[in-house]
Amino acid sequence: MNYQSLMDEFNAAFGYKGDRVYFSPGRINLIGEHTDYNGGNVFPCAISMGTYGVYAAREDGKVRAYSANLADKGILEFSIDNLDYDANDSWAKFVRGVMYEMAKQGHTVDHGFDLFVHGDLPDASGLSSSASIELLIGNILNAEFNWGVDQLTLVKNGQAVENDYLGLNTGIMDQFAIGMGKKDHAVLLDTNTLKYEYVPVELDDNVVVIMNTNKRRELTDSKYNERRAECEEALARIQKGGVDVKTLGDLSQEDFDKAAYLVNDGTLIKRARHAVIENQRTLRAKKALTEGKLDEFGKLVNASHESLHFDYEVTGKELDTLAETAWAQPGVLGARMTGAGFGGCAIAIVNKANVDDFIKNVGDVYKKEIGYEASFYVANIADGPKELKA
Ligand code: GAF
Repeated sequence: MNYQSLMDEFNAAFGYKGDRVYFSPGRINLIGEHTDYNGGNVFPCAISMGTYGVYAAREDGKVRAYSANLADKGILEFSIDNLDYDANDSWAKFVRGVMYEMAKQGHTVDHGFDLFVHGDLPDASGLSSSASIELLIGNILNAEFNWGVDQLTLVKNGQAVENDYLGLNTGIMDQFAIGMGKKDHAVLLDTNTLKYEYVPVELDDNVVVIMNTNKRRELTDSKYNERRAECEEALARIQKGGVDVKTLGDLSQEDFDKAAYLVNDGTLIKRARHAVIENQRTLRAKKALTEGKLDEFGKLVNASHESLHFDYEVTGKELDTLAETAWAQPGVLGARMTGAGFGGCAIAIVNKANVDDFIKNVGDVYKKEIGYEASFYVANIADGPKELKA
């Protein structure tokens, strides 16, 4: 997709010429999964696949929104005077939600607009199409209405849309990875303090291959909230037992081993153990990558998947088939699910020379085991949201 084709698409949808074109990426997470709502570290990067938006100002108070990905929904419409949640909004809930949450901070719009959106992120694939669109809208409105807010405000606003407006208890990783994305870098983010560090992703002759299960992520939201509640309960029991910590991310593995008996429930111990060890593993993985110890980095990536399978139980047959088949291929440093799990995508770090065979072999096994195709993309690690010029 380029500037001109997007302008043409806007014209086809609305019948006149749009003003400006913007882009917001998606994200993959290299390691540090289900740690962001447990006060732990995450290590994601923005990718070049994402969501494009064409904006045009209107003189009245209408917002009209059209998605090329959901063309069957037609043009969705609401008024700038009513930003309350409306169950009939379809995907326009993200537009209204971003405006609702920004308005709470005093950042409003004084006229309506038309918005055309077209994403090349596979839908519901765990590459964060929701956060991508939240940051797209935030950045468009920030520029068009001169709000003058910084990227971190838009990141936090995106998370507020999920937590407050839509009722999904997600952490801040996705919005942060997208809003703060930097080409060829991953960002190590401590979700306790929001301190972060850019780390070059130097993989020698290897690339990151994204493997999409193409599995519809049913029940993901309720399972996600359930995992979060389980971790909160485990933490509450540890705190009640007299251990002075604010989050599971504050615990070392050794401290956790000493405190685990306080949790006194097999399932809750498994959930908390994942959160604690994955957090430590993320720091070790960042160190290994920085020191160029790619074999070690790959093994930690594999261990992350195992922990998400056995302790956190968020992988499922499709993601396990992709990761386990990837591990058996030549030229593979590591592979794991990425994102919330239960479907969506996995990533593999693969030697460039092996990529074609890798895709064919893993694709064949997946089709045979699961009954439908997986999709594969080589990831380009990209910058955060930006305006596209003609
Ligand atoms: C989803 C959430 F949105 C993130 O906040 C994070 O918790 C992730 O699942 C799991 O690591 O993408």
